[in-house]
Amino acid sequence: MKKTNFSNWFNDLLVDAQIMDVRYPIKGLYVWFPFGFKLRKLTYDVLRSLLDRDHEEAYFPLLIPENELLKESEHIKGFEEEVFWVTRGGFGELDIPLALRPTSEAAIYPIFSIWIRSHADLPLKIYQLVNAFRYETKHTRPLIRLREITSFAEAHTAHTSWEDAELQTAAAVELYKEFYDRLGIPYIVSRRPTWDKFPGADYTLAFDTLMPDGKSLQIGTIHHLGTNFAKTFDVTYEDRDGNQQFVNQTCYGISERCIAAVISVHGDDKGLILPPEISPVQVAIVPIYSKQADSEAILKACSEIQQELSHYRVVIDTDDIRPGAKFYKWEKQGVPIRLEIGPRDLSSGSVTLVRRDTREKESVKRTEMQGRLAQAMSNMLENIAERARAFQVSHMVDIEMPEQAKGKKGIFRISWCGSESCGRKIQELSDADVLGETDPIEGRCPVCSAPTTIRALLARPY
Ligand code: A5A
Ligand code: ZN
Repeated sequence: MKKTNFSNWFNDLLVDAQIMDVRYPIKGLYVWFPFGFKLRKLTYDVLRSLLDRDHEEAYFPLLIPENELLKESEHIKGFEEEVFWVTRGGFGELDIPLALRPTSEAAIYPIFSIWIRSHADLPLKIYQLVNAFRYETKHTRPLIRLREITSFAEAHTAHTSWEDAELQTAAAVELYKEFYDRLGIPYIVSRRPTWDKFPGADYTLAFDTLMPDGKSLQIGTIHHLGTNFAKTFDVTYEDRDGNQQFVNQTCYGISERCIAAVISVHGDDKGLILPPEISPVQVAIVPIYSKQADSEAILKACSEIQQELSHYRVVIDTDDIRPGAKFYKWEKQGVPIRLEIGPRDLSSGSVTLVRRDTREKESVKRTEMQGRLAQAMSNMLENIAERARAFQVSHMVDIEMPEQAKGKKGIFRISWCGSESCGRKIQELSDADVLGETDPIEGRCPVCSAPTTIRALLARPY
């Protein structure tokens, strides 16, 4: 059950709902089932459409030469333990070892250095949707902690000034908010503590969501890179006065953790509950007949309804199994609306409409079906988003002493002077991590008693 054993619930559901096959023989690598892959496509279509407003999609190679990856010293210090290396081609050793991208700064910025000549080339905003490899040593989990991240949407931007790059990080926050709002996933945005920012960044902003077991999941990050990478990779432009200047950069990324969040946050003990926009099947029509004599008329009605609903993704389930088994299957896969049509529905000119989120069942006249269905669809996202938000809010607790978070589930807010030593002490006493700085408030640091307006967000992250 989701409440009592979230981890088992999640693993079972991935297989039962045909999202991921976990039997691939390499640790941290998994297979997308066709159904899961459709869900992935529809989810990333949303993200793509948001990015496409003012970014251009590009593609950079998977392999990064060792000398490029090692150039940015902080960056490589942060990643070196996580890099997979290709060292051989056929029978021969390669002259230069090649890294599988753990992220693509070192692949992209040497080319930015060629592309960017003058201020007229800026801002430059690109993204790519690719796989990335990280030799994770923490416990790997499908969709959550992967060694092959299959769905890494990474954006990289370059600007004339630090302030413009800062504005871009704010724009990226808005973009990610819009994305997660469309999925009905609640989030908290915070500024990562200095000891936990992206290696090589000036600062990192992160989106976290609360998982059903009370742990937090980081579902997106936005980094202000300042001129750190520009200096390393010599990314310069000629300003209006003819002087060479370093660009200021940002990058931000989301992985298939967004899908882990949708599954975990919305799902229940019956299975997935999917926002209609990203559900591979939006309406499942189930014909119900016991006598063969009824079947022809009922199947005909099903086809007519499918025609009427052709602007949705509709299937008619004509498999030769009991209706109960069909209901079970479509509930498992989170299909927003089920329409049942039996002899009684047929003779009264109606259908039985069942909503996945509320599991409410109602008889609807065929003439009113379009309207009722559209209404249910549009209400569903709001309903599951609100439910998720209420759960998160009910697990957000303001505390004064770090010990109050110990052994408790949820996300905590606590005043903090902002220093690394007090931050680490708070982590130790609460047995939780400082996710970042959240909305300011007047208070005192529980460790050093200094007055402060800074507040830390504490949780146990995945
Ligand atoms: N170049 C920047 C965008 C970058 O790589 N940032 S990041 O390291 O923070 O990764 C971006 C997002 O990918 C993270 O916020 C997290 O949601 C996700 N992510 C990171 N490592 C992951 C892993 N091993 N498996 C799944 N998702 C991961
Ligand atoms: Zn302090």
